[in-house]
Amino acid sequence: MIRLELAAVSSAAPTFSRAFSKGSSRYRQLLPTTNSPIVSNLDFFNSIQGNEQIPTYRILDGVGKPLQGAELPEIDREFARRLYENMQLLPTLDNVLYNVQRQGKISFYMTAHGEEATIVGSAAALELDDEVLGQYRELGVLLWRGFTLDKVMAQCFGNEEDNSGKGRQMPVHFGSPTHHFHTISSPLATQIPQAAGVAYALRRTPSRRSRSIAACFFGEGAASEGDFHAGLMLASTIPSPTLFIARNNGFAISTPSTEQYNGDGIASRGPGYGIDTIRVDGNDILAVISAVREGRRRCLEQGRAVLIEAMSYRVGHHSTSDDSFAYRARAEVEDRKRVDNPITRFRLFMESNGWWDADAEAELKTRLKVDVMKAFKRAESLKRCELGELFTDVYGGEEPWNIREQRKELVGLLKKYGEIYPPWRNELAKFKNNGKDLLN
Ligand SMILES: Cc1ncc(C[n+]2csc(CCOP(=O)(O)OP(=O)(O)O)c2C)c(N)n1
Ligand SMILES: [Mg+2]
Repeated sequence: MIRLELAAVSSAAPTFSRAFSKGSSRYRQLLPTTNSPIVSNLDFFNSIQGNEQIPTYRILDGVGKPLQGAELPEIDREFARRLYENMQLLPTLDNVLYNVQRQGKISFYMTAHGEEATIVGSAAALELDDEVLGQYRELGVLLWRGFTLDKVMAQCFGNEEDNSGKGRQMPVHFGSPTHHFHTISSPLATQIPQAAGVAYALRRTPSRRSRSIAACFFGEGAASEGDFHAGLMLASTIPSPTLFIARNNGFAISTPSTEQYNGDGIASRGPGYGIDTIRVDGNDILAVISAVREGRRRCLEQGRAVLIEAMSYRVGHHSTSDDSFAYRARAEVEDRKRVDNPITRFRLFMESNGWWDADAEAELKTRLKVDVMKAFKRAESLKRCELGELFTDVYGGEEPWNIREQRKELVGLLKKYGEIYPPWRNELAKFKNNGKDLLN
């Protein structure tokens, strides 16, 4: 046993003799379970000491001008316009649906204000059939892939056209197998280990190996969950092409990111798992595109995970259940919107290339608003799915006794109150066939 260890040391010795100069206190020795050099200084280290923070990759400055020496991703007028239109579609949609929730027409909503560059840039850098496992603020990825406004409305209204969840999910919990977008689930971070599993499955599927990755979005708050570590650990030790995209928007509801970690953000955790990592300016869509394209390339080339931390700021409230001015100053939000607006930054870049002007801006804004309002009005007029569908699809095979019992109880109540109690009658009228399918 001892002889074997010595053999390992001597074969590694030439490397170390180059790495460590004469007179150094480091010995040319290795321990059996690590390649770490042996030293005699009692040095602790920490990535956030001094100026040792991980840098932030950026291409465009605050006014949309490329930094000196920065390499732009491949981009032409048509592609740039498509990026910009998708970035502008998000706030148009968000403003309408936020207000629709305030009017009580849908139960809940979450906006992506401030994170348009991170979301649209990532979507544009992925292939359309890369598997996406999102948190909840990534509707922009679905829209980029052609998910229609009617489908967005159908899911949020839970109407008869919501063929992903038949109105049984909370609004914003999108899912679409056609668009390779896995259904959102509320418990934070569950998508992170699932993404490592999905990517492993891709790696084991000959038709998709070396061609598709799993891209996993999560907030810096979700990265405080045990599932974050389980997911990175899984992708690290059972290698798979998983692209982890952490959206660091400064808040987990009311908890600022400064209270969520004592280390150097989320990026510093990547090297601990042996995962290639980059931190990127999440308000610079070109930097996001380059980082995600390169991250994706590495995932496929090495069959391994990559971590990207996109730095941004959550301009909107966390959700319609939150009033963020209870825990942050209105002025801070207004400042961030003005000083570092991802949409404005890209528009200035487009204008300086002669790809955009005030007329194009006015035309786009009117067109998007008309499209969104049309889809909203249509969704509002549609009925919900049949009431009986409340009880279907949860279990495969024979229906279990508890579901049968619950249906029977509802039928009994409907017979008793469905016609005579006005709140029930009004509610029933919103369902296809006015809930009659259950009474037959
Ligand atoms: C396991 C779990 N704990 C708590 C919550 C409540 N919750 C919902 S969103 C959220 C904040 C998440 O913040 P972050 O991951 O940074 O995403 P962001 O909302 O900023 O996009 C919390 C605490 C939850 N949904 N699941
Ligand atoms: Mg957050």
